[in-house]
Amino acid sequence: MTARTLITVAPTGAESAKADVPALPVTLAELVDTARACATAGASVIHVHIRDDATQPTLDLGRLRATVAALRAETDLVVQLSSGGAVTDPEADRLAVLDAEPDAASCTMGTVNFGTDVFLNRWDFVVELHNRMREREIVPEYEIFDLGHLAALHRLLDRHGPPYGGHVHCDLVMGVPGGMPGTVQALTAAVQMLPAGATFSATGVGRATVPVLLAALSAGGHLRVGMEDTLTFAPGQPVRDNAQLVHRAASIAELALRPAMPVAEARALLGIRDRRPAPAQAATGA
Ligand code: KMH
Ligand code: ZN
Repeated sequence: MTARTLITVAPTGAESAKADVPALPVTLAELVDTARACATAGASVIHVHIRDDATQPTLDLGRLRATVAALRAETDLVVQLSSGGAVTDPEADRLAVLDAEPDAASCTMGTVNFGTDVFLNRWDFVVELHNRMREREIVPEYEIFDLGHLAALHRLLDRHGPPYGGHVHCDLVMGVPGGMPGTVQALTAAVQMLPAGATFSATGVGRATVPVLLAALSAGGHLRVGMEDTLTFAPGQPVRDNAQLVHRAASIAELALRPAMPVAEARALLGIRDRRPAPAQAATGA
């Protein structure tokens, strides 16, 4: 068990509408402000989905590049782009996300029902994503929505080798309607199936947020929180902003005697290649 807790913030996602959730960061300026506040609150990784001028989800490469550059210039956070996008995004666009040269990217390990939609992740697509990330020295976070996705991860690593950086890090996404539930039992089963030496974070969608957070900490795991997954802070109380969720996660991690992990330690744990401009590297002694 690591002594500290890596906290990832997933501030936006592709599913909620700005009109319904005014606090959702959808412009680059809102995203950068959010990233700064979440870094101060204890996050070390940001999982990024972006929106277009009409606040709709987009995988536009120019915008992705500008987003990576801005987050790198304004924060120290590990910049992890979503390769999952929205359920409607074509595979070619999802692969092209890597052209924006993020530090890390998500890599979902199989298909899952996603409410009334289907989040499609064909085996050949997953292999292509994994291999391209390795070639480009981008660290994957393997997104696990169901136990079968862990069986697929074992197969992927056996057949195609370890990811760039050599360390396997998974994110258990729990409580999606169609995926594994956000329960202690499901989390325990998933943890038992992790590849040897792998680390994990967990995120519980909606009502599963706090139970999954507590279970993950107890099981020695790390945390992902944010408005991609959680819009209600407590019954009847909408989330104020992403930093509120990060602050709660960091406070509970502190109570559990596994305080939030500094960014430099998260970079080392995940095996991130440092793409920050030289002054930023010097400032953190990297
Ligand atoms: N928006 C979901 C369809 C990821 O970012 O890689 C996929 C998702 C997973 O959020
Ligand atoms: Zn996502």
